[in-house]
Amino acid sequence: MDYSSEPTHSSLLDIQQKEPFNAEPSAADLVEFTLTPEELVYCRNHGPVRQFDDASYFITIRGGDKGEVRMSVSDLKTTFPTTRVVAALQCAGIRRKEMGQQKTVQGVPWSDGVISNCRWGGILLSDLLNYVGVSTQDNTQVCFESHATLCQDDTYYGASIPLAKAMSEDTAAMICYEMNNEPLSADHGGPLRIVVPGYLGARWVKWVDTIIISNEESPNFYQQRDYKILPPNVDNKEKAAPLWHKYPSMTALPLNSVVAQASKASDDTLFVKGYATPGDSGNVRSVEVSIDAGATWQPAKITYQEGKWSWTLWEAELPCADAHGTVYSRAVDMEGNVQPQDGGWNFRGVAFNGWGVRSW
Ligand SMILES: Nc1nc2c(c(=O)[nH]1)N[C@H]1C(S)=C(S)[C@@H](COP(=O)(O)O)O[C@H]1N2
Ligand SMILES: [Mo]
Repeated sequence: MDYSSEPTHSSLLDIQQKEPFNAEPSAADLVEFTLTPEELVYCRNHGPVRQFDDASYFITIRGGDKGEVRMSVSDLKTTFPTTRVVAALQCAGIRRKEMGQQKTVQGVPWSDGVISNCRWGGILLSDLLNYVGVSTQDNTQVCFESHATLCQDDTYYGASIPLAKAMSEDTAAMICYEMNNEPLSADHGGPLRIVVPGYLGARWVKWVDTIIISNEESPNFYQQRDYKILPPNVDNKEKAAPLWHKYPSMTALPLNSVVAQASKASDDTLFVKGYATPGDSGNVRSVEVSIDAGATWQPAKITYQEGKWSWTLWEAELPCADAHGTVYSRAVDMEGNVQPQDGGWNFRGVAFNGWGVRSW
């Protein structure tokens, strides 16, 4: 694959892999901002990053009542209103490194920085789908494809989401061209990327150029043979191969929290700060921290949450005389679900959500 025309990537990220470019910031840096500045937004690529000119970029929509529809970026902007939504984007491999400490997992050993909380701007998928004519049916899927760039495991990058999720007013899934009120950069999928608040990053197809309304999920590798939680007895590629099709594609990531900073504020107080993210049953209601390995928990103060799809920032000051120790966090959602102590294990190292943990 050709990596000779990569744009200049942010220098504030820890590089996991140069080609393709995979890099993340530290969680400690991330939680200093409610909205993640572009320089701190992680980069997750399965192939080269390409830069395209808005003027010669088109998207084709197939499978609607109108037949094939082809629109330029400016057609999209002039035909439909711009919508903006704050939503957390996170990779399913978040905290894979921690899961890998139990037993080897396959994939980039991500820490807890593959998350960002941005204001995304673009047109609603529901506006576009109504325009090309689709009626909601139970099994209908909306497939997104990027043929514009190459990737490692298939001839194009693809993903799909149920039509109901694409049409949901609540979700505000969109074709995005703005990040934090600036034009969407090449690194994050500009001119056009898909944004699906509440779903894992793998469905947020960058450099999207084709949308297909279908009776089936996307046949793409990244929808069918990756981003699935296989049972724990599957611990190598050979065992995984015949099983991929039996397990559902991931949608929402689980309830999670991470301790991003822990330091002594004075001899007898400990300051901790972190983020939390919801699962698929309502936003984070509270976050608790423990300095006695979970024997007792104290509430943290929630300092930021915006709408339904943002991350939650929290902090706490705890009475603590110890010079060193370990602090844990756990999130609780609106339904009272509690983040588990043990995040489990699966071959691809996805969806790890054991208690947050940091030593000081
Ligand atoms: N075309 C394309 N889209 C893609 C990917 C990719 O490799 N190619 N990676 C996906 C994954 S796994 C994630 S987590 C997010 C990362 O988006 P970011 O690089 O803007 O953080 O993009 C998704 N969209
Ligand atoms: Mo990802």
